[in-house]
Parts: sequence; C-alpha cells; structure tokens
Amino acid sequence: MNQTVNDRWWKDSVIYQIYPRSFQDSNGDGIGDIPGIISRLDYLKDLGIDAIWICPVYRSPQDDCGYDISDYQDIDPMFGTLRDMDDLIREAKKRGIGIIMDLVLNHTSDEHPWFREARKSRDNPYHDYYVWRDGTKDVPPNDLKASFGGSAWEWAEEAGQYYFHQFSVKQPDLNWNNPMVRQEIYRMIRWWMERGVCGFRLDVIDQIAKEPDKKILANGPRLHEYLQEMTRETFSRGDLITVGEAWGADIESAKKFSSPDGKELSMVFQFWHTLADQQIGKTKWDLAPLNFRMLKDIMARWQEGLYREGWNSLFWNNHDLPRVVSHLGNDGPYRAESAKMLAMVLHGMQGTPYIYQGEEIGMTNAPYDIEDYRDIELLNAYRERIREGIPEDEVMRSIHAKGRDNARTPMQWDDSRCAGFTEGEPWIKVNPNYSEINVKAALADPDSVYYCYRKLIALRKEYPVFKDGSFTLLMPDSEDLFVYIRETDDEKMLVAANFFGREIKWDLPEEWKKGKILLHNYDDMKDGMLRPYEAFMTYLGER
Ligand code: TEU
Ligand code: CA
Repeated sequence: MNQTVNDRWWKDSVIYQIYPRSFQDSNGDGIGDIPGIISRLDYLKDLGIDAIWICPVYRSPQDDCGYDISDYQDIDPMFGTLRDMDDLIREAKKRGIGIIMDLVLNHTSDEHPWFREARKSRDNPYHDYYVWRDGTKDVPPNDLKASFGGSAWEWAEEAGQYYFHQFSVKQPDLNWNNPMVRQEIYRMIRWWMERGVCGFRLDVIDQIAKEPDKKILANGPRLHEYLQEMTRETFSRGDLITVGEAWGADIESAKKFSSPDGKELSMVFQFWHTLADQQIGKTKWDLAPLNFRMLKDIMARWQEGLYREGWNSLFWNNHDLPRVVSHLGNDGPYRAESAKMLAMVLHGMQGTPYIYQGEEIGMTNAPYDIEDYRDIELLNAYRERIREGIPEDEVMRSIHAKGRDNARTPMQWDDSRCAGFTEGEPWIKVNPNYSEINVKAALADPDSVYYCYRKLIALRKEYPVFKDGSFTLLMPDSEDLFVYIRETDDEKMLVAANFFGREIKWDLPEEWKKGKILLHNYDDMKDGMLRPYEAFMTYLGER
C-alpha cells in the first residue's frame, strides 16, 4: 500500500482473463462454473500468471451473458455460490494468484430490485437511480441508438416515461448524477474488497457520466470527478489493480485515467489497435483490409504517449473480440508461428499484458452457421443487416470475422468429447478443431504456442527492460515488419517480427548480432531475411 507508484505489483504482472461460461463445466449442465475454474488453477499457476480477471458471475438473467446484473452481491446459481467464490479467492491466493472481479457500473439488469422499483412510478424512491425522460409512447426523447441495435430509449408504461439504455433494453443505465447511486456502488465495491479480491475490471467505465440530452455517451463532463471520488472511497483503501474499459479513451484522457498519482485507475483498455481493419467511421461489421502501418503507428503512439505518464494495458483478445490468430495472424498452416509472433510483438511492450483464455494455445475463430451462435449483439446485428438488404453471405462474412462468439466457444482442454469442457451438452458448440488444438496437446509439445506464452511471462519477470524500457519503433514505413527497441540505462531489447506469410529481406542491424536471443519462433536465424511470421526477441545487457 505504501509502495511508490513505480513499483506497484501489477506493473510486472500478467493477467489471465476467464470467460466463466466457457472455461470449465464441473456439473455437466454444459455451462462453465466457479468449481470448474478452481479445478484448473494449477494449470494457470504453471503458466505463471499473477491474477485472473473473471467476467461477471453475479446473479443475472443472462440477457448479455452476465453483463446485466440483478444482484451485485450474489453469485448466479449457474456459476455456483458465494461460498464457491470465497473458495476460489482462497485457492487462488494459495497459488499466488489474485482474483479480479468485473464491475458493471454503467447499467444493471432491468430485473435488479432497484429497477423493478424505479419503473413503478415517477415518485418511487428508486426512480432517480436510472435515467428517465418524458415523451409520448411513439416519440422517444431523441434518436440515440443502443449499442445492440434499436433506440436507446425504452417506454415504461407504469412510469409513463422513457428509460435510457446504452446496451440492450434489459440493461437500463444507472444515473451517476444521483449521489445515492454512487454511495450504493461504493459500499458494494468495499464489500468485495473485504472478501479478498485483488482488483477490478470496470465495464464501459468511460460511459457512466453520460449526458443523453446533449448526446454525450463517453467521456461526459463529470467522468473524472466520479472516478476520483470512487477511487478515494474504495480502491485507494487497498493495493488493487483497476482496469477500466474505455472505448472512448485517447492518449490524453488515458494519462488521466492511469495517472501515476493513483487518483483514478491503474490503467485502461483502449481499442484503437483492434480497429485497424474496419472502415473508418463505420461499424465493426464493415470490414476493410488491415492497415498495417496504421496498426504500428497506433501501438507506437500509445507506448510513447504513456511512457512515465500513465500505464498501458496490453491485449489482442477478449470476450468481445475475434481470436487474434484468426484476426491478425494465420489460422491455417502458420497458426503456431503467427500466434507466437503476435504474442512476442505484444508482450515485448510496456504495460500489463492480458491473455484471454485459449489464446495461450492459439485457439481460433469459430465460423458457425447463424443457428449455432448465441450472442445478443451478433444475433441483433444479423437481423438488422439482413433487413437493411445486405446480402446474406456478406453478413455472415463479417460475423465470421468479428462476431463475439468467436471468443466464447468452450475452452479446448483435450481431445475427448466436447474438448474436456463438459460431460453434458455445451451451451455453445465446441470449435471442431479441438481434436488438434487443445491444452493436452500443447503441454505435450515443447514447441507449442503455450510454451512461448509461458516463456514470455517468465521473461517479463526476469528482465526489468520489459517494465521500464522506453519504446522506439524502427522502420515505421515497412509494410511487412514490426520491429522495435526497448531501452533502459543498462539494458536494451529488440523485437523483430514479420507480420505476414511471405519471406521478407531484412538485415539485423550489426550491433544486435551479438545479442542474446531470448525467444524465437524458428529454430535458427537465416541471414538477410525473415521467414513467414518469423519473430524473435534479442537482448543486450548484463543479465
Ligand atoms: O463491452 C463494451 C462495448 O461497448 C461492447 O458493446 C463492444 O463495443 C462490443 O462488444 C464490441 O463488439 C462491455 C463488455 O465487455 C461486453 O461484453 C458487454 O456486452 C457490454 O460492455 C455491456 O455491458
Ligand atoms: Ca456448470
């Protein structure tokens, strides 16, 4: 707690993200659960991670897979009980692993007792916990759209008013302008802190201070005031990691969010680097070829921008994004090479890396038929785009590329039926490639993607340059190579990667030829070129 900001524990930690529905089922109902997670803790300990971020396991009608919470202080029976959660916290701690809970503070479920009350009438004491506007039944207050399709306003008959929802109609937005709402939330956070969690991930945190009349969703005028208040009242009382999801963050605002004075959060998830292959100003479904130079430019600017003035989170994947080996790598013949290349490019950077379940074994996208998908965003987008007249094959192409269910298929543990995920019928189909891509096979192959991740996690702990080094991008204009240098007063590391599936001529600069190779996805060096997806990290220094 008294550590200076520079040696906060999470600066050389690696976090593993679990999507609990899809990680490990323990009772054959086809849905992953908390006892399932506990049974896999030894696997995670061997990987070397420091903490687990668990997507929401609170009581929820599951309209948006748990991001619609009806009780923040209980566990959904589908996932287990509060006692299971306590066991998980304790069992993880025994293995040196902390638990990060997912806080969804922008909205609740419409089945949360607060909202059940709020909707009854305008003078109900809970009414002002949510965001209401007058209007007539057919004319909403304005034309704001919800993220999952349709209007952001829903008519509530009993109250005779519209409520505001940035996500589904079953996710009414909380009114952060109401101090009682904020105090309820802080109390709840302290309650989780007392149960022994090591941190929190804060869902769409940049959207809590919305001003719908002014059509302001992200980065509302009171956002930083609220965050500072929340941190004062909660997180600052413990030695926690806090990471805010902020699609609307830019480098300047991220310096505030993650300022070393600790007044707000440890870091944010920003998403600019995930958008380099979509049409600018359009939706995620409007695909475009990858703009590789833009991708490098974005990553370099964030590295430089937050150096000593903030802190980056490093991730390619999460439960909302396609699998990176399919997205930016090659999920065919070069699956292993490209998965390792992507891992090295990311983990060589400054920040706290996040590994999404299955990424460490190179799991791929799941190109299913529409009936096999479950995600509300994906299914709504399908209906909406078909209605707009977009040809079915084009709609499916973007779903196969970007749909959230790509990341949500069951974890592939072994080659038995249902990949060792469940003995029952899984809530969503297992990716048919499980017989080849699974943990058991990865552990048995010293050359697997898994061992590359394990090595990267260990390297971060061994060489301070990962945590402290400055960042310089080399050859920003190269259309094929991603090469950068990290540097402190007494250590230097170079990461070189061929991002594509063709051979590229390139000479390693002379001074680096005497470097110590820390990691390489080919067995040897080939003079004057990088082979398809070839990548290595080389080091100059005393260690
Ligand atoms: O996601 C935030 C969000 O804005 C998503 O709608 C995102 O834009 C989309 O999924 C990308 O395809 C968070 C959670 O991570 C997500 O799972 C939830 O559905 C959402 O908030 C609502 O709570
Ligand atoms: Ca289960």
